[in-house]
Amino acid sequence: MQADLFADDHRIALGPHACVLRGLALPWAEAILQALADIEAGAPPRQMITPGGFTMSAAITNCGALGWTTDRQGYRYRPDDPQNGQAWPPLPALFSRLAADAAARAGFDGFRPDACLINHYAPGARMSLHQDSNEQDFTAPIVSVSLGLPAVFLFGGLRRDDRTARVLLQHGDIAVWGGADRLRFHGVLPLADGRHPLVGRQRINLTLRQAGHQVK
Ligand code: MD6
Ligand code: FE
Repeated sequence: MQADLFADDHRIALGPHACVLRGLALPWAEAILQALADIEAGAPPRQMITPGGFTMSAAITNCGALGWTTDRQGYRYRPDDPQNGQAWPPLPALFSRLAADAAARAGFDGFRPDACLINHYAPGARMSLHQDSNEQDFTAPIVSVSLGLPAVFLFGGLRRDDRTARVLLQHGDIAVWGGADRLRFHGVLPLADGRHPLVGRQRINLTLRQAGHQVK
């Protein structure tokens, strides 16, 4: 969040407009986990159903003005938690600051997220190849923060059957992608079992998005 010890050799390029910033979230990990405990007291993570009728293996919840949901009717962002009709918990300032900082380091100035999707992966949970395409405006990047157990991230191309690169996302890593890479297919291999000293037997991934129309 300032000119600091974070060196350029911690940046791994995944594409012309996509990279992993290794360990950028590490100094904030405990504060993020504390904020998550408050968020999840009001909006507990749950396994949602895809339009095709499958139960997602990751348990998800949201914070921010909009939250990503799926059910038999489809994928969409909504301002309320379908489980209780309440607004999603607010986006902590720490999350938006960290996301804006990561986006700027990746070349995207002025990122102002209005949605944060929170994924919890237990051992064996996975995310099949998908595109993030439910947002209104693809000019904004997506910022993804990984905490807890490491996971193999698959990063493909613009077509589902394009070959995929593999990159290990570890505790404290932040991935950013946008621009020409914004609609690339991606997914997560089944999580290997283990125990992270801070996060326990799971991986948590936060993806911060600008899901609605930007108000300037
Ligand atoms: C995950 N992430 O890392 C799942 N999507 O658990 C995503 O699906 C994702 O990390 C868009 C941008 C960044 C991501
Ligand atoms: Fe995604």
